[in-house]
Amino acid sequence: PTKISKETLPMDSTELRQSILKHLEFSMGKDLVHASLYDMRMALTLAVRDRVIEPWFRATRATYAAQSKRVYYLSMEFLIGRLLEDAIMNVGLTEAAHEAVAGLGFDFETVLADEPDAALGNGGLGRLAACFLDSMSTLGCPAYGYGIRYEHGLFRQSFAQDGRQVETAEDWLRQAHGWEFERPEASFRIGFGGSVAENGRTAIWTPEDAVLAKAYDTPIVGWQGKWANTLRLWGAEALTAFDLAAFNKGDFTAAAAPEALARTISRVLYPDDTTEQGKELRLKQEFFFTAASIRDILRRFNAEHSDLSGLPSRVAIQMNDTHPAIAGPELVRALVDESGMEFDTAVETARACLGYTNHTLMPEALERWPEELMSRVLPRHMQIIERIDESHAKAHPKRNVSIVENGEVKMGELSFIMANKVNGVSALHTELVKDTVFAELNALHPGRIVNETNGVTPRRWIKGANPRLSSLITDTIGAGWEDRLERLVELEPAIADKGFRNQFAEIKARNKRDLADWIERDMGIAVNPAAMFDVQIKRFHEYKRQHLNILETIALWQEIRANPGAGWAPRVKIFGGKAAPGYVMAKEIIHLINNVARVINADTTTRDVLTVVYPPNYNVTMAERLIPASDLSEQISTAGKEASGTGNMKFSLNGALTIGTLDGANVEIRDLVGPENFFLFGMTASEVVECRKTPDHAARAIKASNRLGAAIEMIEAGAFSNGDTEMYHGLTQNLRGHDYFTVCADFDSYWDAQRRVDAAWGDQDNWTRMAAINTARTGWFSSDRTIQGYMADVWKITPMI
Ligand code: 26Y
Repeated sequence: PTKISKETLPMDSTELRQSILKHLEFSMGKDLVHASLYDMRMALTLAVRDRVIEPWFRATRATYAAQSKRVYYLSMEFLIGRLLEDAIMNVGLTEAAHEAVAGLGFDFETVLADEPDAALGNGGLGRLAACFLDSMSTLGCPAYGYGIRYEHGLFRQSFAQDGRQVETAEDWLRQAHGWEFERPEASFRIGFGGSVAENGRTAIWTPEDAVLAKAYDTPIVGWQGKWANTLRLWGAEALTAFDLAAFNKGDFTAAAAPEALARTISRVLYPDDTTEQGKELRLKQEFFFTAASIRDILRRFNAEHSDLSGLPSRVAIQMNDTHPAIAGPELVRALVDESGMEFDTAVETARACLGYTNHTLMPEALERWPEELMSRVLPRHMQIIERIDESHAKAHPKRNVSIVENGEVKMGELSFIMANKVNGVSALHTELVKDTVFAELNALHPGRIVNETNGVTPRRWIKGANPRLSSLITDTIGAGWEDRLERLVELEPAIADKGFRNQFAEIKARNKRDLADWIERDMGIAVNPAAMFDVQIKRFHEYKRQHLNILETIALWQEIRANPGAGWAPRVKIFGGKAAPGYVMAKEIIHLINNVARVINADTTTRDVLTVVYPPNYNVTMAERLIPASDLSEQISTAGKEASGTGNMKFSLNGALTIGTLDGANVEIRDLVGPENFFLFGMTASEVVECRKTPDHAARAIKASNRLGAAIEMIEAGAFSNGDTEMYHGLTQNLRGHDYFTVCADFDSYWDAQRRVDAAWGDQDNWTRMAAINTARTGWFSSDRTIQGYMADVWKITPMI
């Protein structure tokens, strides 16, 4: 029998209480009588952090002792949300912490809610990176997450200006970040600009400017505290913090200038996730964190090994989209210029270390940098990129693609050529990657593209977010499903049992009552908790088609008014999400939704059956509140545009039914739950492509659909803009004209699917049965399964536990 060390025994609440009091006194400098909510939250955080140290050290030592290969997950974004509840849960302290905190006179939930939501990401890509960190630690995969310690995460959203999105700076680091350890010894000088002196085979790059990248480490503990990895975020600082001469002359602004300039690099997360802006600062951010990470990786390797040809057997670097694509050239530069490796060998060595995950096919989101900018900011890297391009051309004389084209550096092509594996994030997306953006490169490098369908961590998204459902699962199939999520299939026999279905329905009902209370408290809107909660939460994009949803809402409202006695299924339409500050059309859609909500919610004749709510500032914490209380999950993107989606998985797992297109991972969700438990509508990806060949496809669809025509006309007549007929001109003209995202062509199909939803809602017990089947059959979407796929197919790493 394995001996359980004292450290891994569950700590009881008395011991935890002692630890909290110790931190209150010695870390916060307070006694209990004077402790604020913040003091208590920090003391609890530090007490829990103490418990993570042992598995963290143990994991580090074990990896070192085994000389194991490590994964380095490079990502511009980590959308973590709150950490405290998750960490408490993972180390098995939930009850003890609850008891200890209550015993000290504080409300546990209030203490947890005091933690700021770390929004170091925009949406899906950043949240995926956070789920991956959890799974890599749960599986005992030795790994580091590398990113940027943004001072300001994603902006805060309000609707202060008559329902228009207003952005304000987010400020999560105003308070001390209780989880992190500052590592001044892990600092690197990162240069920009300057000149290159060729020196035979190698070159000497003399940068013009430089900043210091300083490491900040957060331990990420896995399920049951068996393993912990490190999230290492880089903060930018000036090499010389202060210009004393200027200060002494009384010019305080000039004195602080070097520090201010350097710090801009890690100051703020770019909030644009579709339109590549080509901003110099973003390029500098990308190089800053990538170069610091590569240097850290090489330093760790060199401390253990002497022969760089062995790098690929110890190092797997994953590029989360093209944002860290400079990793390839930077690694080649280090191997050639700093270690004297032969160029082609260096390229081979780097390639054997690198993997690239593609998250989008949308041309406007595929990064391209002007050659001029790249040459100015990273002159040596530009030379290396050109040489990589040349040698690729030489190896494939008949190729038609190149990395540098029309004065631009195409980061997707660079990433593909420098990676040994390229992956898409759902089955459909991977096939489209092969057939469209990378068709040529796929033909030159068959087998390089693989699929790794996304997943989500069940610890945060079921266990933490939906404790009631988690208890029912444990009561039904026994403990241990949290890291064996495929075991959810064991629920299926119980679904035939009426008692189980009643419990399942009761849990959903209670979650909905909690949400209704919150909506009432927070927004002052009373919603009927017995109504269907119909939820669309995600970033605002035309391809995600929130406007399809709101058009259907308008049409439904009209239909209800025309036939008030028709026994409508009562609905609460819930929206959540932010738009990129410069994305005019997305912001117009947000504004329209708020105005439609205002008008519909004021209609006393439809009040009992239709309400629209749009709480501002959607974030990870809000998702944790909304998803367990949802009945219907809106996954209605234009087919071929949503690479995967991950919210869709969270909804299914929590027992919501999906209305959706055949797009991204919806396809795999439908395959798993069965077509009879999924409300499918709309054109397929290839039908969309066909449809666009008819130039007036939108006009035809509007002509064929009275409901759609009437809904658009209502908007145009000013029904939601106090009679202003111009307010939504941009939106309605786009729908009538170009309608690239085929909202009009899919409208009737969507309407019909919604009426099938209504009909299904009429049989509540059968709805519950379908919802429970969704939970039982979607365990495959655990990010543990995804990470096992990466470990086997891409990283070639075996788990340490
Ligand atoms: C370069 C800049 C314009 C940019 C910044 C952020 C481009 C893209 C992004 C973020 C993309 C993103 O979040 N993509 C989403 O990735 C998820 C995880 O794979 C997918 O589920 C989702 O379909 C995809 O839109």
